[in-house]
Amino acid sequence: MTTNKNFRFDLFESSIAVVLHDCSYINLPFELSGINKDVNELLTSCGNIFFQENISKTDLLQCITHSKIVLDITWEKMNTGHWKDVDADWRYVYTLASLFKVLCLLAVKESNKIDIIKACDMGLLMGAPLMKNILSKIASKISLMLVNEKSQDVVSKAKKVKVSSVSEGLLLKYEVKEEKNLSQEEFLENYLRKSCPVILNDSIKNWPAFSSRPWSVDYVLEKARYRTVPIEIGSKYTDDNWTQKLMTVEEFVEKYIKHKSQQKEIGYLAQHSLFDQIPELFEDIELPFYITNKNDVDISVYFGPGGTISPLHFDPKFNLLAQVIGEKYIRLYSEDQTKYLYPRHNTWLSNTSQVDLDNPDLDSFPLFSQATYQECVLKPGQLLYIPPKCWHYVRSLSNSLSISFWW
Ligand SMILES: O=C(O)CCC(=O)C(=O)O
Repeated sequence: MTTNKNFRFDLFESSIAVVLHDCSYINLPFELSGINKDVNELLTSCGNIFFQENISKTDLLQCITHSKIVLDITWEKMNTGHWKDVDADWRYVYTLASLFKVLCLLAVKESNKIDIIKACDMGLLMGAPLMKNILSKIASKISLMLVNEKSQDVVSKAKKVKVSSVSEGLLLKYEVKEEKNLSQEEFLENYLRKSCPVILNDSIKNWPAFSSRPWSVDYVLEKARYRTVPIEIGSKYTDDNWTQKLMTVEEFVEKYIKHKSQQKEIGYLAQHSLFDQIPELFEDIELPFYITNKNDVDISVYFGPGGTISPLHFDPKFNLLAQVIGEKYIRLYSEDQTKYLYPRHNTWLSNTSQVDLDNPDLDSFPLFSQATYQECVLKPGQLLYIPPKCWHYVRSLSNSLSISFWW
């Protein structure tokens, strides 16, 4: 049954009501097949609220309570077993319940804006896309309001982060080839088809991120300060004490970039689809022209302090890695060197070498000394082509932000 009543846009501030247009298509009651009756009923009761003639603050608070119950139940479901086995319906439920929580918080005028953004981000990170990415649109809008409210004084007094060139003096033995103004045909012919890595200069320097809106740690902080993101904690993902935490970009930058020396562990925002979560950041970026299938590209962001390490591993797709802020040391071993690189036996990490490049144990991995490699320091404005199955080890030499384009 589709509700024929009108969605109560009047409950919201006008600038927010504009964003909520897609919520008028909520179909009630919910009868999601893989989900218990109780949860369907709770969700339906939350949805009904926004089509009622008279809504009191008590109704809204009750709706927040119901959505929180659904979120708790769903959280349990999603954290039992492996993430990829979680029924897509549960992810959909998580996002819907997040949306109702967000709508109620927006309608209760005195709600804290940071709580609203956090509820949006939890729905975005844990759930499924809904109503043309409505949670992302709400989070962007509220985030912008907050940034505008925050006095310029506070922003300008904050400690600014400088990124200086740190690679001078680093001697590279077997350098990756560099090209300038390479045509797409030359790239395909000489590099992609031959599985040959190459650094492409001058192909992304026209991005707004390098020109009209130059990216820096402070720029990212300013744009995404209140957004919640997943941070990897630990020196590398192969370490036993490695873990992940959700925190705001502000907490991450303050703790793990600006005051990194006070932390025992390194924090890294790694391999995160940040542009799906915060699409407005992508306005400063473009898809590199060398990508051969622009309709199917996975874009991930890597943002962190100097000293982050992605251990030696390979990926199945073509990769263009764009360096936006700071510098990274990268070492590459072609697929034919696999026999010297001791892939892990564990299926989860079978694309990752057992050899620790920072401290290779040649007694346990004697063949490693025979492996040949290429290396480079990737600098802002450079794009590195990494072929599929090409092993790569990446260490940031300074605060750094890179973007990988996989296709
Ligand atoms: O930049 C990094 O730390 C890792 C990048 C990477 O592994 C990739 O682009 O596939």
